[in-house]
Amino acid sequence: MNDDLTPQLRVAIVVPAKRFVCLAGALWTQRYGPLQVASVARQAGYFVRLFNEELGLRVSPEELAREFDVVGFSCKSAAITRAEEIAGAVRREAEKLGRRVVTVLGGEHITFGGDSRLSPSFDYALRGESEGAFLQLLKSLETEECDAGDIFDTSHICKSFDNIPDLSLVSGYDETVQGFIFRYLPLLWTLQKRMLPMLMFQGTRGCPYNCSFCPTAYLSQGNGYRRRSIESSLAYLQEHLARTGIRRVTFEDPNAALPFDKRSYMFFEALARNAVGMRATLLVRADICEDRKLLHVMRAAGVLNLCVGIESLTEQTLADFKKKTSCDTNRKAVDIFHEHGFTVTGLFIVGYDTDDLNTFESIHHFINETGIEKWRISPLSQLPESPDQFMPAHRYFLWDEFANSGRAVVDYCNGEFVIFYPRHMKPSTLQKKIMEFKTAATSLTEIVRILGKHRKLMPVLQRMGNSFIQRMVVREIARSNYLEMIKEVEGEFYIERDGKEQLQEYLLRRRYEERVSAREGINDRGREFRQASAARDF
Ligand code: B12
Ligand code: SF4
Repeated sequence: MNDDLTPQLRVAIVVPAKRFVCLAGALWTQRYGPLQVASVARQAGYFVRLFNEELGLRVSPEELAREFDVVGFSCKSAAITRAEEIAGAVRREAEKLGRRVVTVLGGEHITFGGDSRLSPSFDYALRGESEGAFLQLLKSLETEECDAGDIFDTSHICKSFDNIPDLSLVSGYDETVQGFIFRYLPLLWTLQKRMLPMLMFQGTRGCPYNCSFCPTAYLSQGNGYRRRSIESSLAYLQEHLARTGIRRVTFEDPNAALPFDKRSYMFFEALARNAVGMRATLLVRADICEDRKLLHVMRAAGVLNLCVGIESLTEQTLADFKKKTSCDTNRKAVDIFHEHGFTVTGLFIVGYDTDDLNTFESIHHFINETGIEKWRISPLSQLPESPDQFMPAHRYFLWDEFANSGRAVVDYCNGEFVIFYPRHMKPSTLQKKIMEFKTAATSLTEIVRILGKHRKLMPVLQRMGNSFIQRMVVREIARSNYLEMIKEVEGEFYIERDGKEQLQEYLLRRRYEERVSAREGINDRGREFRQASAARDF
């Protein structure tokens, strides 16, 4: 073991636990991004281990401080406070041992939020697709020059990602998947653990559509659509399926296939020819329904479930979101997907300015009428105090909005909690409506309805699984006293007239401008905001 940084740095990648249960929290899965970062470092010759708290493990700061020289954190926003807790403890333990351990933050939170919420817990932060940048950082630490060039000034985008990530780097993973119950009695394992094993794969990065509400093109992977090689895809899937015995695969692609796109077609045709044996879930746009030939090949390749970004059932919202689809396309897409033998997960966004309380009824009607097997409704989500996003930053909670309750807003940024001020209803009203919706749309009546619609058992089982997790999330939100907490902060920003709630937006704007000027000199993005608002005021 080295006592200081040496040419043989030992590297740990940590995926910290999120504070609250979320819909995808029911998946037992090693996400692609952190595994990719760990694997690229391993392939460059470093000793690497990946510790993933989402797999049920609790990391030990003592072990990290004793055994490793660099600890990288892969963080969604909702896990950042846990990452800070671990990073602080690692630093303290290392000091006791007279060692130096470098901490690095990567992943979604820093990629989307940048420096809007400063954290002194990490020595370095890297934004975007950072496998290459992380390697560059390791090399500069190794030579003790600490000159990593401009890797901190930019959000990274990788040209290619054709390597095959190595699951053996994940602490405890092989032991679990080789266990008797996991392998031979998978249903029993799932019932015991209340988690569904899932493999992650990545076929593409980037999205050419630039929808205004979505951070993909704008803040993370850009609008250059990049597809990995067919050879590496086949090798990845064959190796990972055989190693784990898991057949369910989620493609971690923001948009996994494009209609009438030659490379999408070639990719799924190769998978179909090679019969990898996967049962895959993909995120797609509704308008892929226009390309029936592609749908046919995707189905033959083992794609079973399509998660479709329907977003809204009004033309105005679709136009504001620059979604470039219509309500008609959304409606007909579900029928075409069903005709081709796919199950459908409908993704809806609620709380935007064009929404009112009737929005929920329309979504409920759509779910029943189309018979979609699974659904998810999420409040419009972006990060607080980060300008250059779809909604102006003043419409979002401040990072310290809950200071009086001693809670951190960032813990609630998991796509389940309302963290902004809707125009036509209070945040607490929207949160309550989402909870009521999730309860009503998961009742026994709904299960009977879907049986009537499909007259098959599988859609019923899928809906039951989806309903179970939705109810788990509702219970989590209720337990967290979130409604009470937001009621304390929202009142002053709304007036109530004729039983309707209306946002007083100027109050929020004023509050945010004061906030930004207090940050003068600290935050460049704050300066940009001030310049923009000064230009507007004159
Ligand atoms: C596909 C997708 C999913 C899939 C796949 C799983 C996944 N990746 O989370 C599913 C549907 C399962 C999913 C679930 C969820 N998701 Co999601 N998802 C996406 C989506 C559309 C693409 C993600 C992607 O392409 N990843 C590709 C890989 C390559 O990127 P990556 O994992 O970020 O890894 C790279 C970098 O981050 C970095 N990196 C990663 N780790 C590390 C570590 C170190 C040390 C370093 C240096 C770098 C580094 O390098 C990696 C390699 O290039 C994004 C939107 C987007 N465009 O990013 C939302 C997004 C990431 N999801 C989000 C959320 C909230 C969720 C859920 C919590 C939703 C919920 N309530 O259930 C869950 C959580 C799941 C989980 N276990 O964490 C948010 C995150 C917001 C935030 N600020 O934290 C996003 C941004 C969407 C949004 N606008 O709200 N998601
Ligand atoms: S919402 Fe979907 S189609 Fe639109 S930019 Fe994001 S990933 Fe692409």
